Amino acid sequence: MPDTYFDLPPELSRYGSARVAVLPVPFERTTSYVKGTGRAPAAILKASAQVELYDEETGKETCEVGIATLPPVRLEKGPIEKTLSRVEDAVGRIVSDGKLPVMLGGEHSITPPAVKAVAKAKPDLTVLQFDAHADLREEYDGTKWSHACAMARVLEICPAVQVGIRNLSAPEAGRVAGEKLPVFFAHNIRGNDGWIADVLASIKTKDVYITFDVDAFDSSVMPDTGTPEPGGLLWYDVTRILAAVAREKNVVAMDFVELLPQKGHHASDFMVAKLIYKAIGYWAASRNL
Ligand SMILES: [Mn+2]
Repeated sequence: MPDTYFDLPPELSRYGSARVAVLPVPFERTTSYVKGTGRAPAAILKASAQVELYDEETGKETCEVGIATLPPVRLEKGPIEKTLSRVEDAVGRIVSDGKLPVMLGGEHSITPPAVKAVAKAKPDLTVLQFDAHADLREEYDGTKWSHACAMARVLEICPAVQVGIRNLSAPEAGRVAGEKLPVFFAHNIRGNDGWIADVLASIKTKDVYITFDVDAFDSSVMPDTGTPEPGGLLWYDVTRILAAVAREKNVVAMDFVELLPQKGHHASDFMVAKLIYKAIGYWAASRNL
């Protein structure tokens, strides 16, 4: 197992000089279907050692910006809020150190505290969510901190734009319609050449927090997630929009959640590791780093 994400040498992974800090959060508490996403940060770490450091799109070795690997957030027993406040503290520290936080879940419930920490420093913020699920339930399985409520909690902090959605309940759909929430359903993306421009136009702030639930991907290319859904995004849909957002907006934080590593399915672990490296590469290129 490598010591650092992307198996970087000390000079490229030292926290002090790194522009990017990867924060593993192996948290899993409210998973509703198949469990195992708590193993994702370690699986991504292992797979990340196989990611080529040169990016043929940006023409650079992305790792030159410095990518530090932080120790995993300590998970607390007892009320879920205790762990979530640790997430908030850890992300807040990265932001106040002037680095790009890249948080790796774990389940989606870790996003609201991270958004809260980022919004304290960057109050004019929009969350851009990639997901099969709207995650707009007020409460699920008796807790408002469930992964299924993540975006309901985010909307208490700042606006959000939701992309790739194809699974939501009637009350969630009612909220989307009633509040005219900017939701880009997957069935309206396929075959619509202008969808990336439409998403960008719906983001009304300069600063953007990207939360990427890997079930945004079609279940044929990403079967290894707790609640997979057919009809989702493909690799180049995702890389193109991530590149466009990095170019047009100010990406201030990212998270990648809900990978469910499965023995023998290393392609999915590698796909997420590469996606993270790509996203950091677009961010770095937009800043001429
Ligand atoms: Mn989801």
